[in-house]
Amino acid sequence: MKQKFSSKDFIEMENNYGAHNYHPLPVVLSKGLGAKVWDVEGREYYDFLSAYSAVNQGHCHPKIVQAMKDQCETLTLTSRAFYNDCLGPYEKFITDYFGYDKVLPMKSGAEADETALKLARKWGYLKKGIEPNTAKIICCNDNFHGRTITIVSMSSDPDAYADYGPFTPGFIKIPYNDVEALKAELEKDSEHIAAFILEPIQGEAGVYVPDEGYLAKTYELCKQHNVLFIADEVQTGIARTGKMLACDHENVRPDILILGKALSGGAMPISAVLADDEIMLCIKPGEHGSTFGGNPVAAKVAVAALTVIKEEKLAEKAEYLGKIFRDEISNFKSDMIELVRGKGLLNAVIIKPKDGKEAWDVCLKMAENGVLAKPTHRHIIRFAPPLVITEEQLRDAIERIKKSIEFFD
Ligand code: IF1
Repeated sequence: MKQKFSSKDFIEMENNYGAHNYHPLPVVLSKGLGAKVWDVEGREYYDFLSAYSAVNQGHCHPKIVQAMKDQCETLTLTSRAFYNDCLGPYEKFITDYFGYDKVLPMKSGAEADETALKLARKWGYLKKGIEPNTAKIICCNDNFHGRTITIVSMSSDPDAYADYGPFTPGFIKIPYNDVEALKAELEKDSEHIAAFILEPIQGEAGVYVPDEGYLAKTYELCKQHNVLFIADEVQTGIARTGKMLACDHENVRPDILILGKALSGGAMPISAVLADDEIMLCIKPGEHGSTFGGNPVAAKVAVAALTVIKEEKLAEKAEYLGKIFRDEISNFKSDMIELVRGKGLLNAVIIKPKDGKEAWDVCLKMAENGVLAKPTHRHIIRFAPPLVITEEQLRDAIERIKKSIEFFD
């Protein structure tokens, strides 16, 4: 008889044998389908984190799973030492889908961000004529672009960079959502600046939505100064904010587009960097790569994942359901709710601590009431369900969220 472990047993095992680089909510999941997940004891939850917007298409989407199964039984990995019959069709599909000349396939979001930074520097030297090894890249305070040492060299969050020095040089930090700050840096020394990298909405910072026009104005400034505009849409992209890309809300076409997470619908790590030839062809054979980048399974899974987004009109759904979420929560009177903000189904609620209770306690109560979400930066709860959630499910989850917050009122 197969021994049945309890949630407690699994938590203990992770604690005893796993690195302590996370502090998860005490919930042990064992099944997921659509907008729902189930724990080891069979309790059902609405997933309002979606693995940080990787599961936009819903857990275990049948079309994505089938694509993965079929390719896994055929050819999983060739490396890029040889061609294969999946990568070219995927590259054509995704470049048509987003309207770029070329794609460079990687695996994690951080890898794609690193690739974008390398591309920008290459372009800076080979095309802009920046003096060798002097290229600068402007980034934003409170950013999150991944966890490599070069990426945390851009971070303003001690939790992300403390004791990981020495850091990669060549980054200029400016305040987010501050057009004048970018203008000042560009006017100071644009000849050494290769690019400006930003999240169209800052996810980890707590779903910080910039002012209307911020993307368009900063893009325009970059154009004026021959500086590349790099959009990290790892979290905001692929329908999450109610448009295919968050940049689409302002009709901005990034020079370098970074995608990840929902590019696979949560089935496996898939990321991508898209750009036109003038930029992408700065990297020559042998100058960048990765063993699993663009592997046959990833190629098939990404085509399925992107197809589902359009077939099920998930961007339109996110737009419509997101409005319901923000209206319902902002009209709900509670001492603990400071504000709700977001776009599409990427939203966050700022929690005012009350009688020693804060966002973490609200999340524990929500878990008891069948909704999973997790705080970021202590007082902010991000709410990002799979985009396949139905209106009925969303309204049911909203009632459970209200009930959980009312418990503390
Ligand atoms: C963690 C949150 C953090 C990202 C953006 C690149 C990456 C991410 C805009 C890197 C990854 C994940 C990482 C995960 C928690 C989550 C996250 F913002 F989504 F909440 F950390 F800030 N660009 N975000 O959001 O992609 O290498 O992870 O595939 O590291 O704790 P990755």
